[in-house]
Amino acid sequence: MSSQTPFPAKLITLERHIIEGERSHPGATGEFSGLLHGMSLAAKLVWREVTKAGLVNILGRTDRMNISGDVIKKLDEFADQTIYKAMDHLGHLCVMASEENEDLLHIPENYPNGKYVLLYDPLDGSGNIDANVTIGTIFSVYRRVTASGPGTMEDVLQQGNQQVAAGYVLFGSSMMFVYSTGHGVHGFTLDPSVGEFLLSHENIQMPRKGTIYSVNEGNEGRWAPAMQRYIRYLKEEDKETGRPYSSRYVGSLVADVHRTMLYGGIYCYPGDTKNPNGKLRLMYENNPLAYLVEAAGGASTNGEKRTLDIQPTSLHERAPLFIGSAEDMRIAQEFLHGKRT
Ligand code: AHM
Ligand code: MG
Repeated sequence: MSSQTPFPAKLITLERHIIEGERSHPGATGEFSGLLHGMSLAAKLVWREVTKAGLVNILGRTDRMNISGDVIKKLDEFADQTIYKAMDHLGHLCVMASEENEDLLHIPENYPNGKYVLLYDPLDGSGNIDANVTIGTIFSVYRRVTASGPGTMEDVLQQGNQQVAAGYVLFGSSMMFVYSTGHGVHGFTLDPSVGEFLLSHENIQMPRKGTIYSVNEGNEGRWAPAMQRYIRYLKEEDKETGRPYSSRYVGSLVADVHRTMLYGGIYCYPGDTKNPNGKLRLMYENNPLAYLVEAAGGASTNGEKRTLDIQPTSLHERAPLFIGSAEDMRIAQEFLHGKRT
């Protein structure tokens, strides 16, 4: 018999990767497999709708109703509810919270409460949908801190360093699922012909330093002088340090951070005179991305302290975000702390 396996050596599905990851941890209960599988199913359902986004009018739908009389949901509402419904009955979660909902999302009474907490941004960058620009879903998993029953605010308001898994899904020219359970960051690309995510980016390691910066420079006039000086520094000519850096800004955080992970460099959403804490949400955006970037060898702060060490005090609080390659983050901190001018 041939020693060849029926599959190409590289064909590793997301499911297989998760199961093998769990097997390497004695005592694992398989709950993570269920949880991440639920997220990947939700992602595929959202992708199906995202790919139809431009066809809404052609298919005879109006703004409010589809042809069967159902109210058409905005894509971000659809994504929000699809993720909730894909996860509410699995028995792994005790509570969820999403960027789209003011309050906690409780598990329906007829389903069991589990030991994990799920936080998510259902459709990050949704302002980009109509221009066919990459958008995505970001998620974050914590272990509950209360003993049993329905999850509470205490279970949700944990520091990012307590995350046990995080990930994002990119709806771009292809669809990707990127996740970490603390042991490396792994990326999977959907093969639409079989409907499976296949391992395409194993153990992503960020370059120690890049030559790209990513920031909404339209806000420059509102930044603190230290922030203005840092960006000016990146634009100065200096061959040795690879300056001037290139500027890239998609305006979908998930896409900007994904590029930063692969190519290196820095992404900033600082506070400014109008929005002292910037725009991004600590629990749904900054923390999961900081967890992933750190697992890939990068770093993240709010300008003062490590993102993952910020104690959240409310569900939707915002925090400035600086995230990227270790060396770029070191230099940014020097400017922000006034050690360089
Ligand atoms: P959202 O689309 O989930 O509300 O997230 C906010 C988005 C981020 O994806 C993106 O990085 C940022 O807003 C862009 O903001 P701005 O237009 O101020 O640059
Ligand atoms: Mg967002």
